Amino acid sequence: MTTIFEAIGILRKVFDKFAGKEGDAKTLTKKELTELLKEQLGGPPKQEEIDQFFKMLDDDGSGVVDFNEYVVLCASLAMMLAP
Ligand SMILES: [Ca+2]
Repeated sequence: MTTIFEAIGILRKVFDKFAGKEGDAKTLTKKELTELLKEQLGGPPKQEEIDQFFKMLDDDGSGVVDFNEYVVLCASLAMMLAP
């Protein structure tokens, strides 16, 4: 498998791990997203930041973050971390 497909597989794995914690296993609740950010970004983000993040990601206003919306988060991180 090429590196980029491997990377996408890993992103999927992280999403599934947290999305499966409560409710629908195909979406992230705010609580699941909070846990994901805490574990993956290191250090607890502020509630304000989480609220902002969640609002920004939940594009269709469904109250949960689906895989497509999560990919937007990963893409934003990639751009933020780009040299
Ligand atoms: Ca869920």
